[in-house]
Amino acid sequence: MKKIGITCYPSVGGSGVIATELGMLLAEQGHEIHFITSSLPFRLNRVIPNIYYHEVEVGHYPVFQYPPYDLALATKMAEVIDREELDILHVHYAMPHAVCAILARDMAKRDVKIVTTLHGTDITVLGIDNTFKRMIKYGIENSDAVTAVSKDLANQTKHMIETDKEISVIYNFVNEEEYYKRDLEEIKAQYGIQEDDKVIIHISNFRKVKRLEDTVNTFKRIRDGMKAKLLLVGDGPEYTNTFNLVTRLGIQDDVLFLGKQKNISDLLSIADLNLLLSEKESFGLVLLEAMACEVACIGTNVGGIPEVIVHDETGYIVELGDVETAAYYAKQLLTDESLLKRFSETALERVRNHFHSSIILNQYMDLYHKLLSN
Ligand code: GMT
Repeated sequence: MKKIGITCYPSVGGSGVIATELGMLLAEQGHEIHFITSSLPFRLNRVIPNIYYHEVEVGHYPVFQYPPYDLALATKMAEVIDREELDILHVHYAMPHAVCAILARDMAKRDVKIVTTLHGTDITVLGIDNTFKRMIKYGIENSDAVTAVSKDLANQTKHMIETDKEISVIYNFVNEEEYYKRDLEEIKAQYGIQEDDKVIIHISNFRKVKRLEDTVNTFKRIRDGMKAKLLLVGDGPEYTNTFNLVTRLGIQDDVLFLGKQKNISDLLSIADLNLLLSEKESFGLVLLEAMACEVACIGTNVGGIPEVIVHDETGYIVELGDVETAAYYAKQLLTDESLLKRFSETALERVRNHFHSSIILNQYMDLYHKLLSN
């Protein structure tokens, strides 16, 4: 049994999901898990006896212009490392978590091993602003082990921060007990979707990088040739622009804005096709969630997306911004039932063979084991 600390952004987002699900899987294997986060991770929704949660609290003193969250986190990490006798501290994101972990290791009395998993935003930030380059490089190079969620992210990181540090690729996974296709035709009726409507879905945090406009423009072209509905799930900065575009195109009767939703697998169960046409995406966890629910996907030739979707087998890859080709492939799939069935079956098979939680869990456990036996 090992004692493992985990730090992530606990709010909704793929990295928080992966960190929490990994913690729960490790706990099921008998390890003791200590989440050190600013709030309870949202997926930590049941009581598991060997999982503990340590909240990082930041006092608001008038002398600080900005509340020193990162320092409070490092202090809490050091406290937990010593008191709970952690063997591993696994942090998600170099900025600021790896840097806080390094500071905590320096403050603590124990020789804890730091594992940093990169999810992409560190590198997105660097692409926009170089201010943090040295800090991200420092966080990565001083971790005992670094993993990235796709080959593309590992290569990009090495290139952008100019480091020879070994970065192992450990892909993301889904909780198979939650993500599977259910027979939920009645939900369609509740949303006013008719039996012969094709259902296209997009799920994201509506950030600019998700290119909602490309999803809407692709849908417009699909819908011009068949009866179809677009489910837009999520909320974020691009919500209003997307809403306005849908109205301008006159397709508001066929686009359902569902906002943030909890039961994503229920919605995926009524979908025929998932669109993720992002301009940046280190992995695209939502693709795996869709594929686990037997939904074929169309994604852009960006970041880790082509490592998840196999072009012409589990979905299609299109160039960024090429809504014509995306619509062409979508129509090809949605008008050929046997092709759609084959794609959805192959998608599920791919999740099981390459991204199964047991495979990924073993890769993380091997990494921990290697570190601790050095
Ligand atoms: O995509 C986001 O805006 C959220 C972000 C996160 O922190 O969860 O997602 C990143 O990590 C996910 C889990 O590894 C990946 O599936 C997403 O592709 C990645 N997002 C980007 O690279 C933009």
